[in-house]
Amino acid sequence: MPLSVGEAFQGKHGISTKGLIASGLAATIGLCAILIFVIWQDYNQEALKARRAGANLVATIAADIDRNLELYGLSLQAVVDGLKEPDISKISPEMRQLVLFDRAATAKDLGSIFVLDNEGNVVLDSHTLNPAHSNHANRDYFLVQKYGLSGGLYLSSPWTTPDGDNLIAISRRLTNPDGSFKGAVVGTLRLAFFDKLFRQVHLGTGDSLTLVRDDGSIVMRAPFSFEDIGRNVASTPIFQQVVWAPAGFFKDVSRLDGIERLYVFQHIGEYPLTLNYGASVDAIYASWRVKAWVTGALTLLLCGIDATLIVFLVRALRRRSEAEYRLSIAAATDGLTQLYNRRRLDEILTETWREAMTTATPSACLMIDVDQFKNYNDAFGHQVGDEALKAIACCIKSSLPRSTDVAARYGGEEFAVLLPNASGDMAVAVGERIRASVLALRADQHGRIDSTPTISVGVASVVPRYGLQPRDLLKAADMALYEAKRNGRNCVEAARGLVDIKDVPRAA
Ligand code: GH3
Ligand code: MG
Ligand code: MG
Repeated sequence: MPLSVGEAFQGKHGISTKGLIASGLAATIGLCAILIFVIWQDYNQEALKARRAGANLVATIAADIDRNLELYGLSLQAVVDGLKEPDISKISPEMRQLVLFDRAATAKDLGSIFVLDNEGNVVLDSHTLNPAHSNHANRDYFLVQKYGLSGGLYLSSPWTTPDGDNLIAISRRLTNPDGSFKGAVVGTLRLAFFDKLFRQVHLGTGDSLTLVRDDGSIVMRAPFSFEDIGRNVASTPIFQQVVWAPAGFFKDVSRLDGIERLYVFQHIGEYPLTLNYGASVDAIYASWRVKAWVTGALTLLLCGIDATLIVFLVRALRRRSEAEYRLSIAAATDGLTQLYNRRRLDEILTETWREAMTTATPSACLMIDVDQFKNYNDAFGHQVGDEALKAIACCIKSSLPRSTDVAARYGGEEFAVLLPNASGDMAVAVGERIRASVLALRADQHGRIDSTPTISVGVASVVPRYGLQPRDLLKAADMALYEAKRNGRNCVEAARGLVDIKDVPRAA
């Protein structure tokens, strides 16, 4: 039985079409995977670049602050050392000023250096020979030195003067020869110093730079906001991360302005200060985001084009394959009866014969001829004759018991049936069934004068063996058909020597 176009197409071309779709899909997925990998690499590169730039910036500014504080600390040390000189009290106040306070103490943004006695009273001031009476006994820079808590140089918390100046102070302890507390040398430093330093850095949108004491109080912050100075951020997660390590980086959202940043921080020398630079995550990935969007959009476009091409290609392949299949069916089919044609019958017979040869099973053939068809045509015309041939073809086809049985139009008003693996008896039975089916058709036509004519059937069956040809089987069936015609038509005749046709005259 011929397969439907769809079935045959599926069987013959299904795999290659699926293969085409699968390879197209694999190529698309591969392309996407490569691009995702490249975009992800780019993302990491941006983070690395930002981290490196932040670390360099922090290191440079921290070194600057460290150096300035160290110089200022040395100025204080000079005062401490000078006060130890036995003759210092004997020289004139003007001379003492020059000896104790070097020029560094008059540098811009540095406040006064003053000397406190053991009760916190100002006894010497770098800016004046007659210091105003003031007491610093309750200030942290005095108390720390009084109780010996600093271990040397102390850097105070920031505070604001009544004049609106923001200051911090560094102090050193003065001791008597017996080691008891003699007072403290204190130098003040305007926070404007840090502000100027920070303003030299061109921060990007959303970036921040913060100088914070180890107790959590903010010394300076850029972008500058007056309220931030002195604010204690000790409880914030960001401070908790910077206070414990000498340097590092992390990502977090600021409590001060709600911006997510990549923070890079570093402690400043031996001072209780940390410089923390925050680069806005939005800004870090801004150019990467544009690149990722463009690349992603182009990839999607390419994938779309790819998919469209695959769809077109698959459709074209399908159409071509269907056309080829229809052509092959047409080449193997008889146009009038839709049975196989003789060419196809010959091919199938050769295949069946070869198969039967290997399995040593019998193959049977039926030759069928319409009786007195010339007269029928003459009586009712060729169109009616064609209809009769179609009806007989239907009877033949529907009488075949197995899907492996094959019916073909042999030529003119003759048909052939091939029954693989069928004995002579079975073939005769099939022949009888076909003949009866044609007769039944006539009965259904209720005695119409153009009722379908009868048929005669010749049957042969043989187990193929060396020396026999497929055409010998056809010939034997044809001989039996002649016998049926001689016996009066409308009957089935079996070839002599049904199973062994050695007596059949050999085909030329
Ligand atoms: P017999 O019983 O001995 O076979 O007699 P017959 O008339 O059938 O045999 P004959 O060979 O003399 O005639 C065969 C006829 O079949 C002749 C031809 O016009 C007719 N025929 C062959 N092919 C077709 C066809 O495709 N359509 C029609 N309508 N007739 C056809
Ligand atoms: Mg004939
Ligand atoms: Mg005939």
